[in-house]
Formats: sequence, C-alpha cells, structure tokens
Amino acid sequence: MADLKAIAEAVVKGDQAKATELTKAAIDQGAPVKSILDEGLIGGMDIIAARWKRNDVYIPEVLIAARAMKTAMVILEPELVKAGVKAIGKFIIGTVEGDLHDIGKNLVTMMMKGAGFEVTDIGIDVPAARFVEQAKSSGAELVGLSALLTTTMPGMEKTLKAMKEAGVTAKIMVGGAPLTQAYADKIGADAYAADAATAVEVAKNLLSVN
Ligand code: B12
Repeated sequence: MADLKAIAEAVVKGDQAKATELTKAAIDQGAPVKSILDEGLIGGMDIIAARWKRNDVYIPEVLIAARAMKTAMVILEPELVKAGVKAIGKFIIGTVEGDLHDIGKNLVTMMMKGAGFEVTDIGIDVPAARFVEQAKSSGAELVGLSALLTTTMPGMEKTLKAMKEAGVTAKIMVGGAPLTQAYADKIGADAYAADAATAVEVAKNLLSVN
C-alpha cells in the first residue's frame, strides 16, 4: 500500500529525492492521485506551515520543503491532469508598482501552491492596469497584492479601485510588512494576512474551500 504519510514526511524534511521516489511509487501502486496530493504533498506543506507559524522552523526550512514538493509535483502533475483533478482555486499575485521587494510574495506563492492553489506570479513593479488585465484574462477567484514600502502602499488602493472599476469580481487579499488589518479595511480589500501561512487560511476562508 502506498505510504502517503512517508511522502508528507519527505516534504517536511525537504528530501526532494525521497518525496519524488515515494510519489512515483504511490502512482505505480495505483493510489488515488488526489490522495497523493492532499495527504502526501499538501499534507507535508500543511505540517511545515503550522510549524512555521509556531516559530518551530524558519524560512529556509519552508523553502526547502516547498522545493521538495515542487520536484515531486513534476511527476504528479500530469497524473492530476489525466484524472481531471482541479486546483482548489486560481490565485494571481504581484508586488505593486514601484516596489521591487519579492521575497515575501514568493513565500506566499509557495505556500499557496503548497496548499493546492493554481498560482500565477505576475512579478514585481506591477501597474494597476496589469493586475486588471491579468485578473480578467486568468479568471482568478483571488488576487494578492504585496507591498513593502510605505511609499508604494497607496498603489494598492489605486489597484483595488482600478479592479473594481473594471468589474473584476475576484476577491482581493493584501499583505506586506508595513500593512495592517486597519489599512486593508480602509482601502476596501477583502482580506489581509500578516504572513504566508495565514494567507493560506485566509484564502481558503474567502473562497470557502477546505
Ligand atoms: C530584502 C530587502 C530589500 C531588498 C529586496 C530584495 C527582494 N528581492 O525582495 C532590496 C535590497 C532590493 C531592497 C530595496 C529597497 N528597500 Co528594502 N528591505 C528589505 C528587507 C531587509 C527585508 C524584506 C523582506 O524580504 N522580508 C522578509 C519577507 C519574508 O517578509 P515580508 O516581505 O514582510 O513578507 C511576509 C508578509 O509580509 C506576508 N506578505 C508579503 N506579501 C504578501 C502579499 C499577500 C497578498 C499576503 C496575504 C501576505 C504577504 O507574507 C510574507 C511571508 O510571511 C526590509 C526590512 C525588513 N525587516 O522588512 C527592507 C525594507 C522593506 N526596505 C526598505 C527600503 C527603504 C528600501 C529601498 C527604498 C532602499 C533604497 N534607498 O534604495 C529600496 C526600494 C526598492 C524598491 N523600489 O522596491 C524599508 C522600507 C521603509 C518604509 N517605511 O517604506 C525597509 C523596511 C528597511 C528599513 N527598515 O528601512 N530592500
């Protein structure tokens, strides 16, 4: 029988080779691909996210775990497509115009992918018009805006306004070190999260998925 717990453990340890080998073995043994994803790979990322929130592990461990998941996903992804397994939601994320910081955004990207979202990272220094265009063309249910500078935070409000005016229906989540829940409320964002692990919980709540 496929050992899905061992896959999760390999992800937690950041063991790329083991995560990949066990994922392949589970596919060969006929384990349901959705279970390999949910209980194995996402299961591992859930554990690392919880440990990160408790400060039991730090960013390097999160990055290494995410890399192990990404490597194993190369093998699992075609099987998920074949089986018609869909992502739990479509999410696009970018850092607002004038802002080049991307470390936090990249962590949010990894954690969201780790939780089963389909994520499109549209990069840094993204003008409002590009967020609008990408949100519309991708059909994403959720858009994430990141800002690390007090001088670029107003770019979030501008982007939110542009999206509303353009009729974008996606929910909008904001984050970045200088942000607060109060600021998110003031600019009319649908949600705020202080870190990438919380971003996943908030995103799931917003879209009512588990
Ligand atoms: C690394 C860094 C840089 C790097 C960026 C490299 C990169 N590829 O990102 C470089 C050297 C390029 C840089 C440049 C500058 N920086 Co800088 N930088 C930092 C630094 C040291 C760390 C930021 C970081 O990566 N933190 C780690 C990540 C993991 O944390 P995070 O970004 O907050 O992300 C977490 C959460 O906020 C949240 N999150 C983030 N995004 C999102 C999005 C969503 C949707 C959600 C839900 C959650 C979420 O989840 C993340 C993970 O948990 C900070 C200081 C600090 N301690 O924060 C200064 C800092 C942000 N920088 C600062 C400044 C001033 C600058 C410059 C203007 C400096 C200069 N004079 O040139 C330039 C600006 C360039 C530009 N136009 O953007 C100031 C900002 C001050 C202010 N009040 O605005 C800071 C605070 C330093 C300081 N104390 O003065 N910087």
